[in-house]
Amino acid sequence: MLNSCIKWSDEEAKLYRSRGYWIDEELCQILERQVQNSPAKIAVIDNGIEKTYGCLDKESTRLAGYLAKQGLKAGDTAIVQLPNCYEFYVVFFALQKLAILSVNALMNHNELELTHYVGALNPSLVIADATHSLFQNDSFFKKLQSDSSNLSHVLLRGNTDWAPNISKKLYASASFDDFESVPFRKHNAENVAFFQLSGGSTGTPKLIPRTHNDYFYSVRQSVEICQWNENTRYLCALPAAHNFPLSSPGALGVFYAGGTLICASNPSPSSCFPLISAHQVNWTSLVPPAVALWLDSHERSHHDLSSLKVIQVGGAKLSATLAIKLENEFKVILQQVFGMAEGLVNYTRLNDNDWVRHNTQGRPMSEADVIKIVDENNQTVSQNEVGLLTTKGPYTFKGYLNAKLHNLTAFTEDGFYCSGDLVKLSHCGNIIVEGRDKDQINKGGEKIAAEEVENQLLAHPDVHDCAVVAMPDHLLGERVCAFVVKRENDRDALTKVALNRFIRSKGLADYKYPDRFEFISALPKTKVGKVDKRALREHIKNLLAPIKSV
Ligand code: AMP
Ligand code: DBH
Repeated sequence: MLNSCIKWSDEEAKLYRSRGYWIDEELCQILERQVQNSPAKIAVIDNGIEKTYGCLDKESTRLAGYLAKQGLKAGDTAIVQLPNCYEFYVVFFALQKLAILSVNALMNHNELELTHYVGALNPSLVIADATHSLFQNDSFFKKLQSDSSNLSHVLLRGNTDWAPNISKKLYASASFDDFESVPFRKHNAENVAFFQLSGGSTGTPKLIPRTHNDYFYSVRQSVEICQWNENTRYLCALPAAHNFPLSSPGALGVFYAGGTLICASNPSPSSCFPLISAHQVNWTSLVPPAVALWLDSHERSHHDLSSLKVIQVGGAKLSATLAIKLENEFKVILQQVFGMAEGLVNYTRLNDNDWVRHNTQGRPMSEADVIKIVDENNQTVSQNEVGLLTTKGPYTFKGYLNAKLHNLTAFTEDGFYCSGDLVKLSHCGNIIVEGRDKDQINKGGEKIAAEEVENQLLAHPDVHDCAVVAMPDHLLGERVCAFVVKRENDRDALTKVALNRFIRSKGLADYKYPDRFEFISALPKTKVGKVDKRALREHIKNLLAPIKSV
């Protein structure tokens, strides 16, 4: 069932194999290679603790063995929600070894998001962090169990009195050596390895099936483009679950290249700068708001950051001004990365000229990526014109999980994924992101589907109608603005404070909360009767303009 959504044609599969893009290896073989090559090499440094490749392999095998003894088996599903830490990777490889299909939720995902993933995957297992407010006692887990016929196992990182602790399962009991002998079967690399999360533009978050063959290729090709090797020391400061720090080339790229990954809890200068100097970090990846914070802090910082060679920036558009400042201040090469959890990843190359590095979002990483920039009738636009980016290739997915209807519009008739990004090509063939034609807000790299927030607001009894749009923000690029039409008889009762309290009570991730509410008597409509979000964006931009110039 879970594999039924993948539909590369036989001809495509044949081509991708013959060209060596698909090598029919599973993601856990990324780790296996290093265990054979250099088991004593440090793979991960977390909070000063160094873990070798041998250790990562052994501990993920132990965990897999423990889970197998509990009755979990290939094809089962799991929800994982862990912070940036060594255990994230132990769990990732343990589940890969068992062929348990997981989705990695972000730490700031809340009740609504996790409940949705449970509904979508009917998991047997939840692995989470004991410090997360939802897992301080068993009540949320029990609620999840009541929504799911399979959910019987939970493991937590950290101590609680209600659930087993992952680390204890890994390190404490000698009897866990038993599990090292659990034989793991080889699985079909055309199958789903795990699900990535889409930023989405619809009412409910969508799950993206990523297969071993496609994801492994995207990691290998990223390593090649970025020229990573065993000397790579990568600081993972963005959320570990995100596609960017996981695969572009990210953590899996580090492990494939035999380098060392250093975990940072978040991308703030105070958490990253000491780690960079202590561990001689030479690569990292950031979103644009973090770049601004790094630039602000650099002058005052006493940390020696001279080991840094490359800073990747992606997730949202970086301004040329910040791009130039970043390179000058930190004496690094900037690599712009324009990617998507659905597949296609574009990189500026390390030897691209200044103009390309500062002003473009790169070009596809693979010669097999096909991109078409089209108008609303799916006709290719002429050179220099802005159009919608559509793409297909050996690592771009073929359809969201259980979303037949949505998939009809997410792909063109000729099978290209419609990214919803408005782009143009530079004179040298690089992509420049000009905007977006999807109902989404990109808050400094965190994507918010407007409809998801609107649905929550519409549940308020005094809200007649609403529309959520992006408003400009000098640090985050965009923030969330909700235009709300009150019910006729409740004109006075409904306040912004009440709406704020209401949305906070709904169990939505807090980065999705509207940053501003605007009451309006009616939503403007386009000629065809749709809500005119462009007019609303203009409206809030004009309202903000005087504030900006103060
Ligand atoms: P997601 O589908 O959640 O993985 O988000 C991918 C989307 O993030 C892309 O389709 C773009 O809209 C946006 N994005 C990612 N990287 C960049 C970038 N470097 N510049 C502009 N937008 C970006
Ligand atoms: O924003 C993204 O989703 C993204 C950005 C850079 C991504 O998925 C990636 C690189 O792989």
